[in-house]
Amino acid sequence: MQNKHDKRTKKDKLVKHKTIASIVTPLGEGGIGKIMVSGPNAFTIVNKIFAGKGIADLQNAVNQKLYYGYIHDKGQRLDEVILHIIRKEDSFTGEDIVEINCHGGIRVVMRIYECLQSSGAKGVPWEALLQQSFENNKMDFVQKEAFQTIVQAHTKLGVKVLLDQHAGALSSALRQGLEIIEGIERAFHKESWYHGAVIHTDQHEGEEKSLILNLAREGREALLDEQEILSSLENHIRCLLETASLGTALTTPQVLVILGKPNVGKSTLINAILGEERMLVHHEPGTTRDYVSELISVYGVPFEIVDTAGIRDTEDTLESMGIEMALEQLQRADKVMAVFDNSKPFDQEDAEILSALSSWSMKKSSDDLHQNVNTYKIVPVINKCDLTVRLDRKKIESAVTQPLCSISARNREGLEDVKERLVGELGTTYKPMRPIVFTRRQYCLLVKADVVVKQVKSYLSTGDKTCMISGLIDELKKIFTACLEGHRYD
Ligand SMILES: Nc1nc2c(ncn2[C@@H]2O[C@H](COP(=O)(O)OP(=O)(O)OP(=O)(O)O)[C@@H](O)[C@H]2O)c(=O)[nH]1
Ligand SMILES: [Mg+2]
Repeated sequence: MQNKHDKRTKKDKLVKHKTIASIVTPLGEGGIGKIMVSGPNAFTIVNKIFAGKGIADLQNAVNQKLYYGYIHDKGQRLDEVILHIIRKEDSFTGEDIVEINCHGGIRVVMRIYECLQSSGAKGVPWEALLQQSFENNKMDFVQKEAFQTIVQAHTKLGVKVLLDQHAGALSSALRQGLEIIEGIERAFHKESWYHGAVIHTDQHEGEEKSLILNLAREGREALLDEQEILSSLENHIRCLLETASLGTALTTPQVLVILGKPNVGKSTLINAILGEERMLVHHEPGTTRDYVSELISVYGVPFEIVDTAGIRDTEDTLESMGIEMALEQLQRADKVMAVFDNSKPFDQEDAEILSALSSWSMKKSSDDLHQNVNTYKIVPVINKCDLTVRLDRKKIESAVTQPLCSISARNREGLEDVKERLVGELGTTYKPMRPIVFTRRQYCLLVKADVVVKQVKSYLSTGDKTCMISGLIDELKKIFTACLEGHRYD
């Protein structure tokens, strides 16, 4: 958990912390419950309520050792516990820690937690431990964000990627960015200085003049350096931005809505993807009456997959309510699988699906692109390809931009292609310790940095507004530091 990263950007001031107590296991029935006490008075506070076997005073406890005993309140035993002592030099918060492992369940844990508070600890949510760690320079803001997000990870890939970011993969890439910016700054100052010298060339004669000409040449080299370093920064930012669609897809499941007229095999397709017969499938059209949603993992990327009622004109009140709900679900979709039946001719109902999709994509594309890390997408699926073709595919092909996927949901054929289409562009083959942008905050800051770099590049190449460059380089530094340290940047 510990990380001895470069603390250059962090203030050196020592934060005097309160001693805090936090329940770090979920409150509910379970084998054990754990409360962490962290801060300068952790040992003194726990001493007041702990009667240990073979230890009278926790101040004398050995670092990284376990101690058995009882927690008591006003002479009454509350629970049998095992304490884990971690002294501040080894703890992830940078403070002395006592971990109290007690019996699980809400009552026991809450009683001990209350006791700790009456003995002087401040009761806090578990995230406050991370804040303490951050303030004590044990992790930077990005590492803290990674830690906070791991608990919400839905897939193994998500955990793997976030653990690497917690270990500092993205932080090192951001620090590398800062180093490049410092290089640009040095090159820029060198160039301005030479440029200043060149201006006075006419006032010099003989040797002095040749010295100045040399300086002028070096000045031009510095300018070339600058352009080169700027391009490498631009490239560095672009590579990081490209990882954001995978990073954010791993931390926030995208909504995948399955749309199609009744009986095309939507529920069968979802069951095939889920790999189990969970949803109701029937040969009569109109089986799915409202919508059903499930969390699925497609090659390690989580999706909330939503099965909807088939869309058609109907007199049935219940069914038309379901159709209304399907269209409502479409509004919150990030991705849509539009399903068509290979064994039936293209009809009015299919045309209505295409028209609903066209309004949906129009609305999606008008959303600010920078606001959406992951772009919307329609995957057109032709199901029941095991049956004789009666569908006019051209009608669908002309209305959608993506190529059609041919499948047989019943026979589980063609599913790999469908899944590949959903995550293909994310690049799910992950190399260990690869820096991945995984929050919108990081993404938006890097988008801003990209805009500033492009501005500097254009001012440099046109020789326009060069007086602004130094200020813009400062902006770049601020953006990267804000990303690493969590400062506000507007
Ligand atoms: N031959 C064949 N039949 C399929 C295939 N996929 C689904 N079916 C059949 O088509 C019928 C309808 O399937 P569902 O999955 O309930 O269709 P749906 O689109 O969810 O229907 P609604 O919920 O009524 O809108 C069932 O009898 C399925 O067994 C396929 O790939 N090939
Ligand atoms: Mg259905």
